[in-house]
Amino acid sequence: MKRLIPCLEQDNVDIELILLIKTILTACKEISFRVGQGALSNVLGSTLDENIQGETQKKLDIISNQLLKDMLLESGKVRTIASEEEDYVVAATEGAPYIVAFDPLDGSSNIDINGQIGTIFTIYRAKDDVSAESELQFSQKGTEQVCAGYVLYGPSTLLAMTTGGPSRLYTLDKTQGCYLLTTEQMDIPTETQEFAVNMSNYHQWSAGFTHYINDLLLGNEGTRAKKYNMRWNGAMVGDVHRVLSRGGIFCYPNNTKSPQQPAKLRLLYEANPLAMLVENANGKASTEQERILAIEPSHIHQRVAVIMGSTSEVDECLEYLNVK
Ligand code: P6P
Repeated sequence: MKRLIPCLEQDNVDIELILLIKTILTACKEISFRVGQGALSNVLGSTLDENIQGETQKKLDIISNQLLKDMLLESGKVRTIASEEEDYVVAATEGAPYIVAFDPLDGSSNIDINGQIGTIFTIYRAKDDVSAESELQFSQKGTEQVCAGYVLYGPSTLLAMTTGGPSRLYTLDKTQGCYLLTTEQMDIPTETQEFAVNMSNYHQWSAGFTHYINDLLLGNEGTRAKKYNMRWNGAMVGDVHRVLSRGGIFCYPNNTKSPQQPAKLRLLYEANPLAMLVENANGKASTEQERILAIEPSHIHQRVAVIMGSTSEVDECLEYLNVK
């Protein structure tokens, strides 16, 4: 099986970017080990702190965030860092070529129940017209990402990543400590019979989205041609990995009863990187209004509605929301 670096060289990825990707994946190998240790190394449970999102921080959130931050600061390849666990951007190396944003441990509520969790990361070219301390380094559309990926800590530790070409899947060989190519090109089936949504939010959705879900629940007893099944992982990285692996649609629509903050998922380090992976696997990724990757960001912790997965199913959903 092919190792990661030759794949990146074959894709003509710049050597500086290859070295940065290696840094991120080295940190993820350590995170994979810590996650695997679980209770054996006293890393489960919560801290007494909350992050800027108002979420209780798990011990492993802090450990993973610090690991990634330390290694990126040391790499010399990163000008500015953004993290779900950091209120503000962190200036790293002045004049360095890249900026990195990450969710160090997406789905961390799954940690204590041994559920799927993962690290989501995204890389952009640094901007020379703003300082390394400025959040404006990340005022770049998702289409500007030079690399997007996640490392999923499950029965296997898997890396899904794209550098602009196909979304490829690698498996961490824990005996050799290297990522081996296991899927040359991820390809999301156009059609699906599987949807992912948190049904407990049913009474918070728009009329259009509620109508869409009602028709999925009726399946071929209603207007749809087939019966649908439902999955909800509680970790976007796990749900989107299932969609990338066998098709499906993942939805986190707006909460109409929370006009101040209708969306939950974060654009910079959740929606954008996963949207790039989905699109480069022939899928589609939208909010309730527009293509996710085309959004002009306003701030680093900005939230957006997310509808992504099998192209035909996403189009069907957007019809119900009257979005062409
Ligand atoms: P809920 C995890 O906290 C997360 O940000 C995503 O990974 C996940 O899809 C979503 O929130 C789960 O949200 O409302 O089902 O707990």
